[in-house]
Amino acid sequence: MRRVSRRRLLGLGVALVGGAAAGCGPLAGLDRLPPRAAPTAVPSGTVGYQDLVVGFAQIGAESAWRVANTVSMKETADALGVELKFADGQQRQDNQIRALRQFIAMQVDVIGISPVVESGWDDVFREVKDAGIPLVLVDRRADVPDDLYASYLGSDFREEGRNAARVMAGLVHGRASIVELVGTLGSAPANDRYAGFREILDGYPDLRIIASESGDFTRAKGREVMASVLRNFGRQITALYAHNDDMAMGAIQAIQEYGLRPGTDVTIVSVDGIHDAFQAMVDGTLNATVECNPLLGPQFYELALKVVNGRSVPKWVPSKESVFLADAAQQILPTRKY
Ligand code: GYE
Repeated sequence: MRRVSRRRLLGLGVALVGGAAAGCGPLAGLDRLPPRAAPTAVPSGTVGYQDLVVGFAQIGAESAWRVANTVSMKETADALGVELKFADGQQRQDNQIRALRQFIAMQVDVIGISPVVESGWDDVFREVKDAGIPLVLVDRRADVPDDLYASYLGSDFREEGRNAARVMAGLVHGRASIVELVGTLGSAPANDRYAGFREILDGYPDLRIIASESGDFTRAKGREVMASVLRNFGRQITALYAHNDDMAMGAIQAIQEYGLRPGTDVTIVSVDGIHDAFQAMVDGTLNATVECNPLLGPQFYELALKVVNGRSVPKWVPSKESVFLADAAQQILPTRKY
């Protein structure tokens, strides 16, 4: 049953092509996290963190959430002594597919991937499986048969959408004309935050979505799309639901430029819980953020090690999350890690 690490097979220190080594320099403005994780005791005869070679196909750097996620993955690898091959997909599925094929060629022990969109993964995931490499989905799910991945580590995006609607309903007392800024089209969080929000809205006849458009999870697109929606609907708009904080930050600027007061004339709820969102709540321009935790490094490597050692793991490992309202923002801001 024992599976020997590929790094051991290849001999330690063997040069595996490409891929940045773990632990790129600190990124300005982000609290350093996670703390040095103590390597868990490894029973003899099994693979330990120091033996593990991991390929991680990241989406890109589209948001503060993503940047914090990358830092967590790299710093945790460093702390544990895991050898990380990191690939930045620059938000493109074809880049991520290419990265997976490179990881197969490198014979890594385990692959992690955050799939930019849900569909179109069957073929390459099957190649990974045929190569005998276990695959863990990190942050985003893919729409593939269960046998093509070992586990999914990430959030309940549908529940985040429901929570956003619940908090919105309370803030606007059940009546609003809402603009929705959707995330990357076809991505798991955009699909689920869209659906979850509507589930709750069904119970509120006076909460109406008057416009729904993608801002691709970026600040620049959030601003651009909000400006164009404002040109069409102007003061009719009384609320904004953004699938992430970065788009909300961009939209806040567009609302101010239009001459309305974000947080007052337009009630705003978004998702992630980034530092800037807490600052915006302190400033009164954002009303609530639904937390989505990007600090997945420690849980990921723990899962990866178990999988490589042939131990059973749950098909879904959910991350813990809350909802934050503006009145608590001042107190909570200093404790935020991303
Ligand atoms: O909400 C957004 C990022 O997949 C949960 O991706 C993640 C989302 C996050 O770009 O900010």
